[in-house]
Amino acid sequence: MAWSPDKTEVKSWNEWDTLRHVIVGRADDCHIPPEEPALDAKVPEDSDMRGQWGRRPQETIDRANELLDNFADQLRKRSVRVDRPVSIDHSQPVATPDFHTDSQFGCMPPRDVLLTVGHEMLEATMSYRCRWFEYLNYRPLLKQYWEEDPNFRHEAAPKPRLTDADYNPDYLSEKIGDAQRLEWAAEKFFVTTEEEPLFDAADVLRFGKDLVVQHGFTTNLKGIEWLRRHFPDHRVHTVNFPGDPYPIHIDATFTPLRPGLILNNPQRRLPEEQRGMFEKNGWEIVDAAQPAHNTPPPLCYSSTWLSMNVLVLDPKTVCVEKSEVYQAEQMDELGMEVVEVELRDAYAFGGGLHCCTADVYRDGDCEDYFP
Ligand code: ABU
Repeated sequence: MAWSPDKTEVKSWNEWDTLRHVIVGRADDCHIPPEEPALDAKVPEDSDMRGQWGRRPQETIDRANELLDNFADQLRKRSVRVDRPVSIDHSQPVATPDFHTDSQFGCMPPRDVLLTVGHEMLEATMSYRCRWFEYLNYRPLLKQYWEEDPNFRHEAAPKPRLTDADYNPDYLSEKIGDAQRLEWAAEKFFVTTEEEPLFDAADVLRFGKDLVVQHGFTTNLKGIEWLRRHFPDHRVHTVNFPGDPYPIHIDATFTPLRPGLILNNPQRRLPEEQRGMFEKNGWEIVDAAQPAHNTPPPLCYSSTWLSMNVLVLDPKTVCVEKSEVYQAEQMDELGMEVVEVELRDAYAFGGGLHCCTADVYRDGDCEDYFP
């Protein structure tokens, strides 16, 4: 049955079919959280964020919200239904019997927390202590979907304990250096241990029957095994990108645009031995264009490769950040219509156009692209 804006239905099997309904995050009350092991391992060693924490300045929150609101309006004008989270008070500490941290993070990147697979939305375990309760920002929406769509499956992965045993102490040093980090990444030695299953939803890409999951700082092998057991009708593939000294979230590294075509970060190429399923099925993996910026904006966790963190609206149309002119040019050459979206001043709140959204409904069914 065709999608109707008057009826809530959760369904999305991949990253590219026509988008009808989406969640766009908010910058409300976003905090730079205090130091903690997994977060510190991700903050670049030369970053302006090191050593400071607290609520982000109000003028930056207002500016990010202005951009996110505009993005939501742009999507609505293209007939996409847009929902927004309800921010909790992120100044509250997170305390469990196992750990305490003095503040939370925010609700700008729903993609990190919510994984939509078919009729299911799964709350990820998360691996940062400050993000333990982040799912609460989305609970009013998930409650609504559950009440309005009888086929919707609201699932939550087991909450992790996040004791010190979850983190490799070698990563706690202030100065590690990129050479050492790259050596560790090649050995698949990451900040998170195999103490218990951990995953962030943004480490997962959906290709119909196949889920491709990045093993790195925010997702461990037990997390991937948990996903495999949770989705028994899917094939779950583990990938890693040894060129990335700070490997979190796959969506500034490997970006499917449509069946048969994936952009890959040229500094984080998928190793040859992991390309088999794509090559055998005629998929092309092309190097993404260079970012337009040499540095991320102030107080930003992410790399300049948010340039390729795009939101595909349908197999011929893609949202690209307005200042990312090289990425837009490449999309044009690849035959995609580009929708320019201004978002750079919101990057610091947790990412780009893919990060700041979570799918609720895309057309299409669960296809097998890698028979
Ligand atoms: N959340 C995506 C960030 C990835 C990166 O910093 O490149």
